[in-house]
Amino acid sequence: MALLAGIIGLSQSGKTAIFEALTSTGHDGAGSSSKHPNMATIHIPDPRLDDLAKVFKSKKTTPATLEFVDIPGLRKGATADETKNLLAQVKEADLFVHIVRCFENDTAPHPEGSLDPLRDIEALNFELVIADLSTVERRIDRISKLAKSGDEKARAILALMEKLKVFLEEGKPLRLFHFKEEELKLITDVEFLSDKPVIYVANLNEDDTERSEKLFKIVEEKAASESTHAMKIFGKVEAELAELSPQDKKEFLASYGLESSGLDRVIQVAFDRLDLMTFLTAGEDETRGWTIRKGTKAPAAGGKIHSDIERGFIRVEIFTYDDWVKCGRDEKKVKEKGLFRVEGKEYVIKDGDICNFRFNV
Ligand SMILES: Nc1nc2c(ncn2[C@@H]2O[C@H](COP(=O)(O)OP(=O)(O)OP(=O)(O)O)[C@@H](O)[C@H]2O)c(=O)[nH]1
Ligand SMILES: [Mg+2]
Repeated sequence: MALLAGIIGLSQSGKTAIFEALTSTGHDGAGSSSKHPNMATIHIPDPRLDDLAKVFKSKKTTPATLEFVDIPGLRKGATADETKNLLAQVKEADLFVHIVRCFENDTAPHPEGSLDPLRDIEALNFELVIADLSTVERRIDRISKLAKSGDEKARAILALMEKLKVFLEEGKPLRLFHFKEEELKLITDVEFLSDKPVIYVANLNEDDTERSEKLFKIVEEKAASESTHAMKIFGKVEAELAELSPQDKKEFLASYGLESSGLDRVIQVAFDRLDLMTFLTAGEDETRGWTIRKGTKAPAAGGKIHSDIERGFIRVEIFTYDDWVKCGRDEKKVKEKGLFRVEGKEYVIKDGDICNFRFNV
């Protein structure tokens, strides 16, 4: 199952511009799908891959990926059908990248006529909260009778829903609700929106620095109050960067003393927030990054490559990228120094492990 980051935000906050910058060829050859023009598979920037590929003389380099979807902003005065359709798209996302408009643009003015990041963030959060409130109310209606008849589980669900209702009525998104372990088990079949993790991205004008700083601070404080990330990007610059070849982009960034673009960092943080990490395989045919959830054991990680590996898993031979670099990028030296390991089926794969799976089917 591919994980999906949903780009959300109010209308005219620059979501589509950012999505296009993400999917342009300058972004290390990411691809958008023609079937779903607002969806794309984005490559996770990873300098380790090129490094490995050069030494292993790989014919091909394939980075780890993450799916992104550009969701239209909710317009004022949208019809009930439009809203429903939008929320259905929002539901598919595993994480939100919430774009907050902090740029002036006279030809495309802010729909509310002024820049106010906090108002905008809260307006969008409010939509998610309202949607969840109606989910909770529907669930309460459905389960009340059963709960009254004395059914234990129904009573526990009802009690939880009543608690969530109060929480939502205070305007708070469910991602701030501290679910207990046993409560989580009660809602596995309920699809909420406001419980998904979010990162806030302030989309700033590149010139107006003092004003930009002020606007960003507002976004940063809001994010801090929810214990999540606030990041800044300069949408216009990202769009221009996206037009450049990877090499030119690198040089352009270096001339500003930067290693990666704002958008690259957004991808990285989204990746982290989804609890994902990358393990590596290196060889003459291909050097590749593989996306797995943190905590994945060796057989399941191998299963990402091929189901046969998971089924017939014997062991995995591992050395880490960092050790390899420390040993002068020489696999032989890694072995001589005893940094080459053989691990079994209980081993939890770590970020940067270079893996060679042994299996038998
Ligand atoms: N100055 C400036 N203009 C921008 C920036 N990002 C987007 N715009 C402009 O703002 C307008 C809206 O941008 P979009 O990317 O279409 O906004 P959106 O959030 O996708 O809008 P909806 O899909 O309607 O919700 C366009 O005219 C863009 O050219 C930016 O960073 N700086
Ligand atoms: Mg758009």
